[in-house]
Amino acid sequence: MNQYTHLLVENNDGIAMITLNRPKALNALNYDLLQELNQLCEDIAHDETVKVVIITGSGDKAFVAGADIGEMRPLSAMEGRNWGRLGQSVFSKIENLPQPVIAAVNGFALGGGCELAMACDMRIASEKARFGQPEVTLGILPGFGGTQRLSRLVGTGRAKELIFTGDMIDAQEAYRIGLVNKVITHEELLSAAKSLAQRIMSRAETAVTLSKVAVNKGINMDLESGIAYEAEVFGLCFSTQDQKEGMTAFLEKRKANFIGK
Ligand code: DAK
Repeated sequence: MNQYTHLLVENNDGIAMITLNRPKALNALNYDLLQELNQLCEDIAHDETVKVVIITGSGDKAFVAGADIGEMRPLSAMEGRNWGRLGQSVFSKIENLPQPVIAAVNGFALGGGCELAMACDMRIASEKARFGQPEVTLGILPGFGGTQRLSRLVGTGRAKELIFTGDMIDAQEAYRIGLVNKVITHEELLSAAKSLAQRIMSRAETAVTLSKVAVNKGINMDLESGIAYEAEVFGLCFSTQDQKEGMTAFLEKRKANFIGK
């Protein structure tokens, strides 16, 4: 897992910690970093030793300050399209990883950085974090799913205000509008993310994985279709040993001993 130039990757006891590592450019997303992230997502998707993924940024200042503006500026239309397609493919791979993904937002999460955080399943923010979609200040609009995921998370009114103004908001405001799940002191951010990961890992693995699929698929369906889909994946849980163990443990008034099968 350590063949990367712009990523630091560790797998400790089932938690894959991915640190985007271009601190001098505030971890801005360049083509090489996106390609590495693309490859890493493919590896993680097939790695059964990884149970939860945490994504954070290196240094004290930024999660990701957006796509790399210096690299983007001279692109031709076709190059821009390919560049954007790579980014969109990476973000969709993150969103659809079988494992839950937590963004530990340790500073600026702007443009593509905010969009990356939104492609994760949950967002925990340091009190120093700042969020925004400043693309309109550069003559573009959010292109890594921001116009879609932000409005789904916080509603169209708030999403439009953030996107039309390009203004930044602090972590507390991001929490207030539902963009982040919780705000933690800067020092405790990673331990809080790990502790959330461990709580998830203590649950029945297939049930967690299928829950993610049901939420992700359902958000793009009408309610009736989503509920019908839920019934299908709900039924699948009954093919697992963990379902029998979870219910037996409840009836025997003991803690369940899940095996992930
Ligand atoms: N790209 C490249 N370098 C960046 C950068 C970025 N996004 N953000 C910061 N840096 C670099 C700075 O240039 C500076 O480099 P040096 O001058 O030291 O060499 C270094 O990081 C430190 O930044 P500052 O000196 O500016 O630090 P400050 O504390 O003063 O300010 C800041 C921090 C985050 C407020 C500021 O750096 C800033 O405003 N950064 C830009 C934020 C931004 O506009 N981000 C959005 C980028 S647009 C697409 C899909 C998606 C996208 C594009 C296309 N397609 C489908 C085609 C995505 C677009 C975006 O994300």
